[in-house]
Amino acid sequence: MGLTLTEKILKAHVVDGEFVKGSEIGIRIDQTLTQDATGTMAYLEYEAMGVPRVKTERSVAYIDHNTLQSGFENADDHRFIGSVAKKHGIYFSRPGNGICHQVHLERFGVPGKTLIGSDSHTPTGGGIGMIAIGAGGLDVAVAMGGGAYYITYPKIVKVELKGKLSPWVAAKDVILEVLRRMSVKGGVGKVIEYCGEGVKSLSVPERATITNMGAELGATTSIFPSDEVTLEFLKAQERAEAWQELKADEDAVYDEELVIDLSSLAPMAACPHSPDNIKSSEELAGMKIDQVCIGSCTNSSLMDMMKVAYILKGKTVHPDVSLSIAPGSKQVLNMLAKNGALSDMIDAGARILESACGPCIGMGQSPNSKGISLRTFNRNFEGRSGTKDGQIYLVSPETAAASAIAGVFTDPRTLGDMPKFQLPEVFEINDNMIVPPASEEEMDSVEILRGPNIKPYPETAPLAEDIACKVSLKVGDNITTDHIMPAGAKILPLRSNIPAISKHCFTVCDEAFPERAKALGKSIIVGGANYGQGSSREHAALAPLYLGVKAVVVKSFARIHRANLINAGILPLTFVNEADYDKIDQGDDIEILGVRKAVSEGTVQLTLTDKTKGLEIPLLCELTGRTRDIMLAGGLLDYTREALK
Ligand code: MIC
Ligand code: SF4
Repeated sequence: MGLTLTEKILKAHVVDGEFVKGSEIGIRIDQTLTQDATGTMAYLEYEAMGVPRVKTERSVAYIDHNTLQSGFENADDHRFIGSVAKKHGIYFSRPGNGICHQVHLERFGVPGKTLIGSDSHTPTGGGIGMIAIGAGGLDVAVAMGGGAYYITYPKIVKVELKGKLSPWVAAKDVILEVLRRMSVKGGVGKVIEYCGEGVKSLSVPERATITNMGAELGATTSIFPSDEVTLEFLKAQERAEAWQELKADEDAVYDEELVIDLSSLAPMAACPHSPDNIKSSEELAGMKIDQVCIGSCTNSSLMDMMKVAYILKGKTVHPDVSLSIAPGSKQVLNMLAKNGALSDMIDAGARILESACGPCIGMGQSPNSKGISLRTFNRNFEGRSGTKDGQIYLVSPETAAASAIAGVFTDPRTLGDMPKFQLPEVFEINDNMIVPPASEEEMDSVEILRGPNIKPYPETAPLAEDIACKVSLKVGDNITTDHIMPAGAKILPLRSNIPAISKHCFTVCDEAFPERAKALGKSIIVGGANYGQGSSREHAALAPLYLGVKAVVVKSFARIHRANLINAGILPLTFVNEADYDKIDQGDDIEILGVRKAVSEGTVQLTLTDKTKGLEIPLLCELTGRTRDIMLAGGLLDYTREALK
């Protein structure tokens, strides 16, 4: 029986576990990446493990999220990460060099390698044929130390692409179509593998747009084959030696199949407040807009920017619209500057931002009250833009630029003929903003620079015998990590200070939660389906840990967040009967007896006694051998420390 591309790469990297569907496997990690908002914590954890030099082939620390430095905190964190990188064998991409995923694709991605990153959009690397997975910072720290990364052997979905995109229809519309069909829960436990003749018509950056936003499906990752198009891209980045051909076997067997005829697609948008809330451009055409933001790791490649510049050339941004553009990397920005496209954007009235995440993570450019904002980004969760009632629509750069001129939602196909946009034969190569680590001889003398905002990892304790406490919070379905641990310009600077950041935990849902949880000392949270979707930020587990949350009981979990809870020593439990969710309320007194015994013996079923209601509710505690040990130890840090002893 033939193998899928995913299986081929996983098989070449598996170091632990049985290579059978549904079981947990440990894979060797070739490359890691971190960004600054998750990086400080990841490096504090790495330091706590005591491994002098990273054991990966390539580890890179990027600064791209917290670049709005309105106090000392962010700049201190940047210095800290820079110094840790230098000391421990990690490349350091300085602020201004670009968004981690865009730069990694350009300068470091290698077909057939494994990459984990402390950012949920790490699957961008799937565009170049990598198995690239988003993970919690602690998992990345362990991988840097040479440890395996554990995933459930995924289901593999074949997405066969047929035909070719029509003019002005974009890669963004392809992934929006996949989201329309599969929903934000549809990818959980799955890898999305693209194939078919339509693949050839998509450049590497276009493929990366699709794999990037595959994160919004909840998928483990997404991947494209490595072919001639991949080789052309790598040649243009002067990295042809990194190329190898990679594709699935003809007779590979998939768990699910989807066929998309690229030529039948039309521009569309994800409407507020979910990336799978898709409407066609026909339904939205003519809607008045207030803001357009172009950029983010989904759509900030040179080609995206060239199309935008072409649409803007000789025009003026509509008087009622604010247009901001953040090219994805220094390479992109510099090439736009040299070929004149930047001038076309500036002439049209675009507000040019630095090459960073910027508005995508609420770092500035929040829309006006109730403002309608078209963005080329990947997430439109409520409040993420920084304006609680902001209405965010996710669209392609083509749709964004055409709408910015018209002042209303505009189908870019109304622009007439589309010229042929082609990737350059050679990109502008200048890695002077990527600082290599100190040599083995010099590393010991590198001093770590720690600012006062950097506080240690919260205290953990081995898993208790019983859990007896109150329900401190009850929330509904599709709770995102932006609800649990909001980001934005005010809160992000606190990413290396758990006591301070936990004051904002869940405040989007309930202002009083942090105080209440702290006062209770110990509590559990109850939630609905797909709990913890979105970002990989482990702060969404570390803040609850600090606030005394012992277990989270939900209908179902999103993958990375569930792993982060386990890593933090918080027990992830699910209802046996989803209807029981309705029976338990915030404030109820509960008891789950024999938790430690059950976890150590591998008992799957536990009983929650709701003492307030006089009810018994059956729960599932589905942990594998390794995750059971992690839970018993009080989290991955304690477990790893033990293992290294
Ligand atoms: C995001 O897009 O939500 C982020 C900010 O990049 C996060 C990481 C973070 O919260 O720091 C992610 O996607 O993992
Ligand atoms: Fe940055 Fe936004 Fe991409 Fe997250 S999704 S890495 S915040 S650009």
